[in-house]
Amino acid sequence: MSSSKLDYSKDHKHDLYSLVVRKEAPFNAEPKLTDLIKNFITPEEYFFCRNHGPFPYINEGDHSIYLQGIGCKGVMQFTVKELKENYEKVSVMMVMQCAGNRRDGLHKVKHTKGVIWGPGALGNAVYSGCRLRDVLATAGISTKIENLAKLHVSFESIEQCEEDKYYGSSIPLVKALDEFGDVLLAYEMNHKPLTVDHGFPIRVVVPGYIGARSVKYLKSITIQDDESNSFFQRRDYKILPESVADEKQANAYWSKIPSIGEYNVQSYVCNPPDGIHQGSTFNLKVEGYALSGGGRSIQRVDVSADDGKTWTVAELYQPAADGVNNFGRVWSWCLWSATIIPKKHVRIVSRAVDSAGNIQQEYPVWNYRGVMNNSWRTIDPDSLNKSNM
Ligand SMILES: Nc1nc2c(c(=O)[nH]1)N[C@H]1C(S)=C(S)[C@@H](COP(=O)(O)O)O[C@H]1N2
Ligand SMILES: [Mo]
Repeated sequence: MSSSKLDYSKDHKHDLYSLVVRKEAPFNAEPKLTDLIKNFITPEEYFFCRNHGPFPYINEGDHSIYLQGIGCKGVMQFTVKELKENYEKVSVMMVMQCAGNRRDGLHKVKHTKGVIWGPGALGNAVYSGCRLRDVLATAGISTKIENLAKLHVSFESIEQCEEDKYYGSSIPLVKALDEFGDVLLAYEMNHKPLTVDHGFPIRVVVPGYIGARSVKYLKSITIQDDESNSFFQRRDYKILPESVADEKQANAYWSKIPSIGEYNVQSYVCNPPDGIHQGSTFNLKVEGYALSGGGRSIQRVDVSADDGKTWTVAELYQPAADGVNNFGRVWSWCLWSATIIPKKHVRIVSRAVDSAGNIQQEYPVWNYRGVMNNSWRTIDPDSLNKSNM
């Protein structure tokens, strides 16, 4: 039950659903680990869903988006139909990952604020739509704009949220205009029209950035000289210092800390799902996912069954990283596997290294909002004890 004043009674039901619901209202759900890595392209049935307010039910035929702000002559209006018909349709394969993925690992260290996600708040999808930069070009906005590096593109959604009157976020204009940035106004996911869960009829997708920047149910785009004023840009999705442990302390910090753009290097052991070798086989096939932000590919994934004393190099499946032309533009994830011969009843961990040499850390570094947790896999100590019995 939600204590908010927003009305969730019209939210569609998710009864025949493969996902684990983390919160009913607003609706938040993630797949089981074994489902998550079944497919390289995550089908919708196993794709996490993250909402901050009641689902909006938009009639596509009535829906327009607005473009305004610095460099624009007045307010331009585009119907979804116009965006589909007048602009080239392109596709991008990318990971959508919530900055709160694996918050549970930090929450075990100390209380965090947010939906307690496990390690399934991500998925790898093919999004199709028009390029944001093509739409901006219609308004005459190009890299020649004055003060390019200081400008931001702010997005607003249509739905009211718990924390703000709409969902909003922004990205640097440089990212939006980057020929190789691949930011889209998407109307399809995995070659089907977006569903209400994922932003119907139109959403932003920002490859390489945390999911929070990929605004669903898009209503307006504004070019401005500061970040979005939205709660979700200014008072959320920031890595606060470890000393900040409550709302009051956080209030003194929000304006001093930059908002998160690109996510960090990440990997997780998904099979065995509990991260423990229960000892039923001699050879153990370990499987999981790995990814990094900003278009950085995964260079290596190491697997250990002795808390990092020795490591086995995993085999990577990462087709997007094949070929030099994609260097710096690997937006999709990597699935990996390794066969090891561990002792019984031990924890299995992985650590990924990305193309910039970033590597995962052994221990979780706690922060109040529980974002960007990329420690080695932790396990439930009780299940280790149980399995020893
Ligand atoms: N309009 C709107 N857009 C939104 C959100 C939201 O609550 N409302 N959540 C954001 C967050 S925090 C994430 S992680 C992604 C999740 O996208 P998905 O639900 O399609 O997986 O959407 C982003 N865009
Ligand atoms: Mo998120």
